[in-house]
Amino acid sequence: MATELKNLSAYKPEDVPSGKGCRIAIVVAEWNEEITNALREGAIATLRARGVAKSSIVVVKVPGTFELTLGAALIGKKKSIDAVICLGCVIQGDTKHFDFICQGVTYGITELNIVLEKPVVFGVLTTNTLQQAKDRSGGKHGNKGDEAAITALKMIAMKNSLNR
Ligand code: DLZ
Repeated sequence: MATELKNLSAYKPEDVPSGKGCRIAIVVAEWNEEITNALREGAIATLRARGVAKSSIVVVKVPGTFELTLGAALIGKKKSIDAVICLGCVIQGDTKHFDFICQGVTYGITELNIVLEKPVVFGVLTTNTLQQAKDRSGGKHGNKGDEAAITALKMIAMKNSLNR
C-alpha cells in the first residue's frame, strides 16, 4: 500500500501560499491528547513557517472530536478569523462510538464550510490503532496537523483569488 512508505505531509514550502496577514483558529480536541497536541504543534509550526504571526494563531480547546463542530462554529463566525483548523483523533474501539463521532464531525465540519463561507479544515485522524495515529502525528507518515495548516493556507488563497 502506498501509505506504508510515504510521508503523507511532505511539501515544498514554495508550493504553499504565504500566511502573512492571516489570522487562523485551531480548534483541538482533548481526547487522545498525546496525539492531538502533536497535531496542534505540527499545524502551528507549519503556519509559522509560512509567515503567520504567533499572535494571529488562536487555539481553542474542546473536550472531544464531537465538540469540534461547535468550537469551530463559535470561533469561525468571528470576522477577524480567516480559517479554522479542526484537530482531533478518533481511535476505533469495541463499540459503535467511533462511527457516530466520525459521521457527526464530518457532516458538521462540511456544513460549517458552507455556512461560514470560510475554510474549516478537517484535521481529524480516524484510525484503527493508537500506533496508526502516532505514525500520522509526527511519525513515519508525517503529521496531519501540517497537512491541515497547508490546506487552510491554500483555501484562504483560493477564496481571496475569487473575491478579487
Ligand atoms: C466518547 C468518546 C470515545 C469513546 N472516543 C473518542 C475518541 O476516540 N476520540 C475523541 O476525540 N473523542 C472520543 N469520545 C468523546 C466524544 O468526542 C465526545 O467528547 C463525547 O461523546 C461527548 O459529546
